[in-house]
Amino acid sequence: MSEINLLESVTAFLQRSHGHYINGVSILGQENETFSIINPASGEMIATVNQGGEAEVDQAMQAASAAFHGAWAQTSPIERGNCLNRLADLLLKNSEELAQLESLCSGKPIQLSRMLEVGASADYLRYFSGWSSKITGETFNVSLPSLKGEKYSAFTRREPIGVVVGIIPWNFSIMIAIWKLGAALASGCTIVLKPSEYTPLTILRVAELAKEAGIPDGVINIVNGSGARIGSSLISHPQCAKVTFTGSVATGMIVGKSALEQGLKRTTLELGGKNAAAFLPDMPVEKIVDGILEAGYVYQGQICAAAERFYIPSVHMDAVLTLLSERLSAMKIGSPLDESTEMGPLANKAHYDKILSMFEKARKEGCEIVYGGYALEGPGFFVAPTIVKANSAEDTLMNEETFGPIGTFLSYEDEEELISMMNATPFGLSASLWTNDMSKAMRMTSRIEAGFVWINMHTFLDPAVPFGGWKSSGIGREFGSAFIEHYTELKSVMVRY
Ligand code: TXE
Repeated sequence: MSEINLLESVTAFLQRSHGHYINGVSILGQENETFSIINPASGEMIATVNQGGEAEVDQAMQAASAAFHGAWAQTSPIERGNCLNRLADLLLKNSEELAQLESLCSGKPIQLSRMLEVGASADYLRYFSGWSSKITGETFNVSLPSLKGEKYSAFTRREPIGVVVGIIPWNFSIMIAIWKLGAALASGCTIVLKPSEYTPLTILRVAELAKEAGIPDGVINIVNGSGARIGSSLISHPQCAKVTFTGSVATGMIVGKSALEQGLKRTTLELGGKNAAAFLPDMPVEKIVDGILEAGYVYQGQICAAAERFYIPSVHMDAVLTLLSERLSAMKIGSPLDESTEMGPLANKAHYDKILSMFEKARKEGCEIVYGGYALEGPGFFVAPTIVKANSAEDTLMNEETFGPIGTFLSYEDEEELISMMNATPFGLSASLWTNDMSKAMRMTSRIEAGFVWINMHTFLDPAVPFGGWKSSGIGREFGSAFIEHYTELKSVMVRY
C-alpha cells in the first residue's frame, strides 16, 4: 500500500506562519526567533513556529484570567459541557486534517492518529462535558453549642481553582492537551497550554475549532516555545493557580519544585516510569508474545504507560524470544502516512539519539541484543524494534526509561521473586499481570506498587478510570471523578441562623 494523499487543508495549514493562540486570535508574537518543525519520517522541515517570550506569556495569562472571572464564570455548567461536546463534534468533523497534521509532526502511524489523537480525544471531551454539571459539595451537621436557640448548618463548595497552565509532551499532542483542557474547562477553570516544541502545530488548529465551538475567547490559550525559555515564566506568573504537566520525570521534578516555590501552586504531574509486564507460567507462548507486542511496541514504545520491563517464567524465555523476534521482523516499518504501517519513526532527533545511546549502553553492559538494536538506513529517525535480554535487575535498561521500542527481558523462578523485582524501582505508573488464574492475579494486584494495574491487557486507558502514578511517577490523577479534586479548591461555608 502507498501513502495517503495529504488534504489541501493540511498543506495550506503547514504553509501558514505559526506562533501562538491568545484570546481567540492566532498571533505571531513579538520575538523574532523561530524554531523548526521536522517531519521525523523524512528529517525535513515542514513548518516554522515563532518562539514565545515574556510578552506572550503575560498576554495569555491575562486573557485566561479575564475569561476566568468574566465570560467563563458566567457560562452555566450545562453550557460549559455543551461547549466541550461541540468541540468533540468539530474534532470528528475535521478528523482527517488533524490526524494527518499529527502524523506529519510526530511520526505516529495515521491509523493511530485517527483512533487516539482524534477519536479518543472526542470521547474524553464528551466524558468531561458530563462532569461540568455534576461537581458538588457536601452538607454537614454542626455540633456547636446553641445557647439562645440558634442553629447552624455547614456545607462545602468546590470552586474552580483559576488559571491552569498545561505543559504537554510530544507523544500525544492533541489527546494529552485535551485531557488537561477538558478537566480544566469542565471544572470552570481556564487554561494556557504550552505544547512541546516538537509538536506544537495541531493544537493550534484545535484552538481555532474551539472558537468555532463557541468557547469564549481567552478560555483556551496557547503559547509556543521551548520549556527552558518560557516554562518558568508560565509557572511563576501571578495568575497561574495550578500547573498540570505530562512528561519526563526529570522535567516533572523541576516543574513541581518551581510550582511549590512560587507560592505552593497546585500541581498534577503525570510522569514516566519503568513499567513492568509479568507473565505467569500458565500463559502459552503465543499469548505471551501477543501481550508483549500490545504492552511494549505500540507507537514505537513512546507511551508513558507502556511496559519496558518484561518478566517471563524461565521455562518459557527462549521460546518467547524466538517467536517475538519472528513477529518483530515481520512488522511493517515505514511511512506514518501509509495505512498499513505498523511502526513509524521515533518522534524527534533528540529522542532518536537517546535510543541509539541506549542500544550502546546495553551492549557495553554485556546484555544480549536478541533482535534489533540498530538504526534503519535511509532518511528519518527510524530504528529497529529491539529485544534486549538483561543479565540482571541492575542493568541500565531494567532501570531507566527508554521511551522507545525496546523491550528488556528477565526471567524469574517464583512469585515472590517476581513481585519483589516488579516493585524494585523508584517509579510506579503502571504494571500488568498476564494469567488465566484470576484469583492469583487479584492477590498479586494488591501487592504491586503502581497507580494502574492491568490484568491480561496493557496500556488501554478509559476516561472513567483514574490514571496517575505512585512514587516518582507523579502526583494527582486524571479522569474519573478523581480529577475534580485537582482542578477545584474546597471551600467550607458555615451559617448561624
Ligand atoms: O520531555 P520533557 P522531552 C521522556 C522521553 C524523552 C525525554 C525527553 O524519554 O526522550 O523524556 O523528552 C516542557 N519548565 N518523555 O525533552 O522535558 C517541554 O517543552 C517547564 C517521557 O520532550 O519532559 C515539553 O512541553 N516546562 C514522557 C514538556 O515539558 C518544561 C513524555 C515535556 O518535556 C521545562 C515525553 C521547564 N524547565 C518525554 N523543560 C512521558 N513519560 O509521558 C521542558 N519543558
